Amino acid sequence: MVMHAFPAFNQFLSVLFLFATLMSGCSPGKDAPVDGDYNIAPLPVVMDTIQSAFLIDESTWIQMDSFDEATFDPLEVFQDVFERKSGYRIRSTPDRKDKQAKEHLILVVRSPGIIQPEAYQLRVKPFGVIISAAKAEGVFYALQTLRQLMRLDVLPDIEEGSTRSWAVPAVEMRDGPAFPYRGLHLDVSRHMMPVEFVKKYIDLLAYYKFNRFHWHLTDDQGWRIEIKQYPKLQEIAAFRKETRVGHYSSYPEKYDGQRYGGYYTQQEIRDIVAYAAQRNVDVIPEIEMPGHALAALSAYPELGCTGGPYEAATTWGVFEDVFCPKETTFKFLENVLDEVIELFPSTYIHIGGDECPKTRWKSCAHCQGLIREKGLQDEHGLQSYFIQRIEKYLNEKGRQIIGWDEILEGGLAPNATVMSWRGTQGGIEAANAGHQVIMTPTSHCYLDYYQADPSTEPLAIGGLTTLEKVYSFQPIPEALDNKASKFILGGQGNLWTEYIPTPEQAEYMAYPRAIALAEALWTDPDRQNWNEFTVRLSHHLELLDGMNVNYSKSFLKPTVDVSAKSNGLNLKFKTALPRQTIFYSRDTLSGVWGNAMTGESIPVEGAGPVYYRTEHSPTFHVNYQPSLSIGATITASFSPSEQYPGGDGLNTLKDGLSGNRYHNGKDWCGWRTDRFVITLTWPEPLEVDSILIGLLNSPGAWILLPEKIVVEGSSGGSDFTMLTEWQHKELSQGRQSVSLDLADGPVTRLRLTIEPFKAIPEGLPGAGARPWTFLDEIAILP
Ligand code: TNX
Repeated sequence: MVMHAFPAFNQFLSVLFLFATLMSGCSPGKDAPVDGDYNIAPLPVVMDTIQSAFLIDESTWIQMDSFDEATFDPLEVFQDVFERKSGYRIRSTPDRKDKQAKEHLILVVRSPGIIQPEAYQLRVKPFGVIISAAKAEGVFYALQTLRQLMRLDVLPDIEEGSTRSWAVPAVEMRDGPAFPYRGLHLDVSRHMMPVEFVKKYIDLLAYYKFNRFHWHLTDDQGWRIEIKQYPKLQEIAAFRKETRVGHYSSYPEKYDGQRYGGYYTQQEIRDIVAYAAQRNVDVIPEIEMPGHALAALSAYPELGCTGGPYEAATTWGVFEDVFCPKETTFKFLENVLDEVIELFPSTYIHIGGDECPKTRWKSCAHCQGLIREKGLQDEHGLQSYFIQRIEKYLNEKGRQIIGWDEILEGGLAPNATVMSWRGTQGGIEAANAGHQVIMTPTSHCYLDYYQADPSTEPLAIGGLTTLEKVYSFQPIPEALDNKASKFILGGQGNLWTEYIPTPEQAEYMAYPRAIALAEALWTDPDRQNWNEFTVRLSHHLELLDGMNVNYSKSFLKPTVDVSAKSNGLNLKFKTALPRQTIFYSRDTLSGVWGNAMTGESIPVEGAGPVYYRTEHSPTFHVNYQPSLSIGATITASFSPSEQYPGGDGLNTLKDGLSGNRYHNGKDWCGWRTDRFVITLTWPEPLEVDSILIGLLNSPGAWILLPEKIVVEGSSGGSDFTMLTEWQHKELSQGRQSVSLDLADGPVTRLRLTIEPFKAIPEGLPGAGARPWTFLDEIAILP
């Protein structure tokens, strides 16, 4: 598989583990050990380590008080894993007076004094283990912590006939979550995941103390939940004709020609929900409405505004055909939800609500009539009416809705919980209005985004959400006062699967970022510490290996911050782990490499690439093209768009650095305007020989090369003379460098007039719309 493309990393990891083990407290020494030494993630609230250990072997008993109202047995998961790893099951008794259980005891005490239901105390002493909690949930988490403390999962399952005993390091801790809602999401519409994988996903989630599994079951590309009253959802909506190959902005579009699909039977769903419940995980189903409904419409075209025919989507994005707010549609959705409620005991039902284009509703007589009849403002009002009607239906059945932040448009349903994904603004607005909020901003919580430099990673949707970025996630935005903050229930990581076709790839994208998120949601912000986390993390990678998780090692790739000077570059290398040396070189053939430490400022002079790597990482490079532009000031008749402003505004165009293929990278500036003019001005007149203009050609993303570029020069005053001109021609896709000769002669100013096409030509994606123009560099050569 592509995911483990760097075998040297494995070697590196073993070195790392050795290092981390030596550094930390498997056997705490005289120096006061720090909390991190016990490598628990998420980090517990209070932890005191003691130098001794408790032995768990075949003579060990568990005595657990009864937790009467408990909906699950908190021992079971621990017992099962323990048995697989040890070759025997720990005996248990509810009876405090049980004679056999006197020695060698794991005591589970019911302590109503512990306020939070998920909180616990865990004490490991030489003579036994004492767990105290008010609820079964707390006991469950104490046992997950114990499991990590024992490093139960590092070793493979035991062979038949043998047994293992375990030395558990002594410790005293008090622990409980910072937020009550700690979620992970999985999209199974774009790519369906096997039941066994869904269970493994839930296993890991619970291991890291997440308590919500948001299951995205329906979308344009496939309906994945069996609904008995609507058999065509299984026969038709669960399948798509074929699937887009490559990135959806690539052009021309390619498809694999293979029918794809499937669904979970109600039996499988019940099984998964019960499996999750054993792990204190609530499964929240999502049934998307009114948008992202194309698969459902393909089976029941009468639920759309135009009547169809429709087909489940074969590519990604947002589609105009959505549920039409007719009585038949509401009846359909209510019937569907009736079955959903039967399957999922969760109080919350997610009804989607995101990305619903209003195109069809605008030209639909029924919709327009309904807007008038109900006295609604517009189509946003109609969306709000839609959601409120569904909310009322579900509230009457004792359930609460969650919707993506678009449900704010046109007015929020009275009891809705908002899931804020387009940044935190929607969440802030909802919290201020007294609604509950779950924070899941793309910036920190989108696990489908790249986790390292895209040119070194398997294909993903875009963006960049590094492990460190995820770790820095704070669900409560600063903009909220204390009162409004109370409405933030917590946060969630989202795993959309457009570019995640397999369980292996899902694990690669989710881990280890999910561990960072777990800590952001569980551990008090005062105790979060990135450097210390990375040391603990190295132990968790071992645990993940033991659990056969195909996690990513991308966070170990070194990164570099570059700033350009007139004669070269200033580089600052960075590694995720502290105290790692970075090697850099101008010429790898020469074998000469310099050393640098994280954060050290390294000047390099002259043109050409700079290569860099750590001891066991692959080699990366930055490319530098020094030019006269660096000494110029730059202005433009229109600023680049807010969406694509460049890492350093217009200066991005004269920093000597070119962008890679991803237009949302910081090396690109993007415009979506009519003709615009860029002017470079120097303090002194200078001789110019040629100009190199870096442009992006990506028709699939509506980014075209301009129709015309005119370059003019001035040697002072306001007069410009024409120097050269470039006319549009067909070039291949990706970054293109246009090189033009400039007539010699000193100039103090150069002016580029860039003329984009007024509209995207017929035959290209987005035909008729205004195209984008992307520039990454304007290099003037002497
Ligand atoms: C936006 S997040 C979507 C999903 C996509 C995702 C890709 C949200 C509510 N809608 O339909 O899969 O972006 O990152």
